[in-house]
Amino acid sequence: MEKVSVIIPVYNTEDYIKDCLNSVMEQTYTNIEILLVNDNSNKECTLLLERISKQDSRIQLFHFQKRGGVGAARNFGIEKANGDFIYFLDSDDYLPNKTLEILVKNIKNNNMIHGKIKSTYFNSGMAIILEGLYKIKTYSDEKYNLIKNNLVNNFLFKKEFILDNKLFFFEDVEVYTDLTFMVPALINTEQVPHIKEAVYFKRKRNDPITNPSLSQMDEYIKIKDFLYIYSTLKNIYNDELANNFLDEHLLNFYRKDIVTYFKQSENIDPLFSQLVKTLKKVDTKILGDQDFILKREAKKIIKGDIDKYKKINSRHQWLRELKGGLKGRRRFYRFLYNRLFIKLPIKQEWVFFESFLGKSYSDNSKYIYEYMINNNMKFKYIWSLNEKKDIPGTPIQVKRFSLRYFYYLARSGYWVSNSRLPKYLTKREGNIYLQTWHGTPLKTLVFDIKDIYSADPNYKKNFFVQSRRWDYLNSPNLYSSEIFRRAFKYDGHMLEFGYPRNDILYKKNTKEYILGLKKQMNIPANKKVILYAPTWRDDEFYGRGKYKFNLQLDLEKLQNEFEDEYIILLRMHYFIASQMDISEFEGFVYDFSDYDDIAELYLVSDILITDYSSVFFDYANLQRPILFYTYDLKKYRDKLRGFYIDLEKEAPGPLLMNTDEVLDAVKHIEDTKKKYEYKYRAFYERFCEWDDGNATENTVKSVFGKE
Ligand code: C2G
Repeated sequence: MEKVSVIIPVYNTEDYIKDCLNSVMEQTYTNIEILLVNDNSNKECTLLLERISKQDSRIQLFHFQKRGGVGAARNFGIEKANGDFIYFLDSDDYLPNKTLEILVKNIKNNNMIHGKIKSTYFNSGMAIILEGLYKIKTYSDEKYNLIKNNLVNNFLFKKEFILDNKLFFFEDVEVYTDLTFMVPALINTEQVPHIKEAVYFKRKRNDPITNPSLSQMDEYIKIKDFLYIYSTLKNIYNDELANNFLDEHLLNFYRKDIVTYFKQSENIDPLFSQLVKTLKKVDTKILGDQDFILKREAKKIIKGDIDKYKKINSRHQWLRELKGGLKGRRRFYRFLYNRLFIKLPIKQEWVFFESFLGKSYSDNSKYIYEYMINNNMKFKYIWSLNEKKDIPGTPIQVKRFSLRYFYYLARSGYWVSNSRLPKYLTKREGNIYLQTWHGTPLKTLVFDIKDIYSADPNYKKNFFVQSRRWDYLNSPNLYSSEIFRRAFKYDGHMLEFGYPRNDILYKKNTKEYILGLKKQMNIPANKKVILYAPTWRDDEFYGRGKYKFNLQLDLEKLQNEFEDEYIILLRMHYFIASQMDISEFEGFVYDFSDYDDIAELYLVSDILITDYSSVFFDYANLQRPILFYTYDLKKYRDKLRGFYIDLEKEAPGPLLMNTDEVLDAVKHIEDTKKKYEYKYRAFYERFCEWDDGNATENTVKSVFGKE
């Protein structure tokens, strides 16, 4: 049995290295040695490596005293390797257990063999391997397609081949060093078999802001390194396939990365001169085959005329955007927003409101707006709503993502929203953006979240860009202020007055008002009300922004027990797209998922049942009983999100795991209340301290002045 040397460079991947190593130790192909090269990682990671390397005698651990980079670490690994084969694995990636076996079995008399790379966001990747049905595709003329992704990963090499051809990684680049190894490797080999059953899981890292992976490095470094590598590799071998690959690869890189970078960057001069030298090396025939826009730009670059280049590039940019804009209505509006509307004079007296992505007239935005109209402030108001609504003050209503939406957003002097606005809507100078946010966090937020299980993989990156635009942020309590600063990386103005949306819980908590609300809601006034308002689950969705909810409350049981005394209001989170069929519980269960303002539902209810939703922080202002129906607590807390507070210790009510427990807690609600009295008080003091009915007034005065 021949030996495989698995070379793993490690740099600060303490969150992932265990998964990675386990996946190697569990390989069905057992004759392996694992060369762990610690590239001067932090202490935590180094200590972890020392600990786990003792688990298996096949692991050898080496430490660099100075950071050498991934290229240096791999070269070092090759030097130390005793195996017949070499395999490069990155320390945040991992393998299904058969990968090495399949590669070794099928390499035969080839110099190298390649398997499939699959990207995943978290470690639950599964590879389905059908024994004996391997389909091998052999690449010869198209062999460079195998490195279009710039990766050396999931190639198994014969070590002899590496030594004979003196293959090595450049050590003076931070990114794309794989190309410096792979291009000469492919030049020296006729053909490469590819077998898709040999899978390699490449982890897509979700936090490019705090902890970037190599591919998420600063664009400037990426471009600099790419141009350098291209220039060094081009033409040193008289190999047509390799040279063509390098040319095509450079031009694609120009289109994708360089153009975008030049568009955003103030000073392109240092890279431009490097680009001039580089583009001169591109084969004229290949250049001639490119589209008209690229050809014109390349001409100016080759001439070294930076001013002319900038001019035509910005014109082309316009054309590119228009081309994109013609692909659909919304994209055309976006084009108009950025290229036209935003250039019209700003209207300082226009205030643009939105709440929960235009789904409702509610939350902090609603109360801020109503305060402003009730105090006759001299502004013109615009509301973004998906459906036209009958709302006080007759503001201009625009449908979210309609042409008017983009027009009014672009010109408004103020934006008020309780959640994010799309990333592509650049904020103009002079605009003031009040982000009210929408809840005290229980579930960890943005940069405090380790893995992202939700439907939007670019969550953190987008969030960072979007939140840089906030000028003011409402905070409901000191606890939230501290979290928001860290988890949003926010260092702007914090409005620490409590939540505008909770003022109503102090100002309108009267019998008459509640009776009026019940009438208006068309629910019986002679019965007590239980509000069930759960949150959404990150891992249960139909598609982007469309989440599922499986009702786990046995409504029939509750009906049998409580029909005479209570009614139930069901209130799904605004992300939930599932429709509830509650027709058989008519008169007992009411669906209030589409009701605009949950604060009014709080007022009419006698008991709240929730789970991990921030609704309980707000409801606590009423000091009425709260029950937690947390049937999936373990999974939700430990796998999906993680919590900021220990619910089991601090929740102001019992955690219930099935309908019977819920039933029992409601039945003995007075006992439940008594039992939690002390915890409730402590909770109230900590989280409701600032709410006193004046948060809206204080917010408006801080942001819009006194008038
Ligand atoms: N909400 C609602 N109905 C529900 C759940 C929530 O109307 N069934 C509203 C409440 O105003 C709540 C807000 O949406 O405060 C946020 O809901 P969460 O369930 O807490 O979830 P999420 O939208 O993920 O926000 O810092 C807060 C967090 O970001 C949570």
